[in-house]
Amino acid sequence: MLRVTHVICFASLAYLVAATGETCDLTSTNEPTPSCGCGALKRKAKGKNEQSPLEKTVTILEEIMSKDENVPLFSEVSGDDSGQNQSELPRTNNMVLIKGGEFTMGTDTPVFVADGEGPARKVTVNQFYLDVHEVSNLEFELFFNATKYRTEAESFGDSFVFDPLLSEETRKTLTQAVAVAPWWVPVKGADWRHPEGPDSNLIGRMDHPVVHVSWNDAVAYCQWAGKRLPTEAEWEFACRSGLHNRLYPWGNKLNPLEEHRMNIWQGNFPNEDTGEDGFKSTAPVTAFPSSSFGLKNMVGNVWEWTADWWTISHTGHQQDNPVGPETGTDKVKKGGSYMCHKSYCFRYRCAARSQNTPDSTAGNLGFRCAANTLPKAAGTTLVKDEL
Ligand SMILES: *[C@@H]1O[C@H](CO)[C@@H](O)[C@H](O)[C@H]1NC(C)=O
Ligand SMILES: *[C@@H]1O[C@H](CO)[C@@H](O)[C@H](O)[C@H]1NC(C)=O
Ligand SMILES: [Ca+2]
Ligand SMILES: [Ca+2]
Repeated sequence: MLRVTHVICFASLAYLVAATGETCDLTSTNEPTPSCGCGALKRKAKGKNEQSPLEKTVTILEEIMSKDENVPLFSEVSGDDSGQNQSELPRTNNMVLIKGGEFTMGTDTPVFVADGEGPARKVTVNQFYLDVHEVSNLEFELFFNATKYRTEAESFGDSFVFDPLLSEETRKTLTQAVAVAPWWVPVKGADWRHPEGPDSNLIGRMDHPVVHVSWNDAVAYCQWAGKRLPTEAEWEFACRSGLHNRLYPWGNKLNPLEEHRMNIWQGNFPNEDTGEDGFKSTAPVTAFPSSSFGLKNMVGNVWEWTADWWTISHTGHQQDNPVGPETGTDKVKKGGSYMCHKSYCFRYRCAARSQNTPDSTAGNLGFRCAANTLPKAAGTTLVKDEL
């Protein structure tokens, strides 16, 4: 069996001493990785000879594609009411055209300097398509059904779960807790189908975002769908909805007109989430109003993987379609999650960012896909009108 080591860094928790978490089965690292209480959860690199889940998937996908031209791609299944419905839930694979342009990426008034939120810099992105929604459990199950893809959390046999969401049964089986962040626990048998461990399931949550998916899993899914992950610049451009120097996709007010616009944490973290925004834990990917770009839940609900490697040093010069560093150890994630609260993780802002290793998985981390052109089989009916 592969020995998995988790390293957790919590350097920038506002009210905690910067430190690394260590448990009986976890090792700490000395690098004070700027992180988020929402979890910079890492796995150690795998043995050299082992084929990564991504490599395995690529092989599987190639096999399937070569044998069967009728592999149901997203688009062929959805938008077609004449056939049998796969589910009573509506498909949520729509994409919206994001017209490119120049915008100001990052900020000169960073909340977390260590995250590399600054400097504010001029960036141009070409037009692209972006999923309206975070990828849902239903969409991920279609991928699984077509490919039998095995996620990294399933291969490793565990994933990080937010402790208050665990059942008493599962909690009893825990042998590990993270010293400085006891709300994150590695749970055996936690994966996308079992978000809170083996005794949990997806009933009633097929329209919620898929979680416990690694960056590698996200890449495999997007590839299957004829898409790709957005770059950080694309993601942030889309998040900002054409507004200049604003915190959120709709402006600077947290709750304009006293209405909640995203799924974050209300109450005292980590003791009580009042769920005032309507949701404790994840919300359906269709919840909350769309941004003026037609996008949902860019901020809040779950963190979203982007294509870029992580760095905190950015050039202040104008850049065209930046794709981040050529290599790295961590990938950039954007948008914050249902666990974010201003007191310790004010990262549900377009400029905010955090990072995880590409094989990390947790219960508050998902993704959505982008594409240069609509996936081949996707009819225009799948796409919202240009806004
Ligand atoms: C995936 O396959 C299973 C077993 O055939 C089926 O019950 C389920 O509805 C399928 N899921 C989707 C989203 O089509
Ligand atoms: C499929 O489900 C949609 C709602 O998502 C419904 O409008 C449609 O009539 C259903 N089609 C069939 C064939 O049952
Ligand atoms: Ca909430
Ligand atoms: Ca999100």
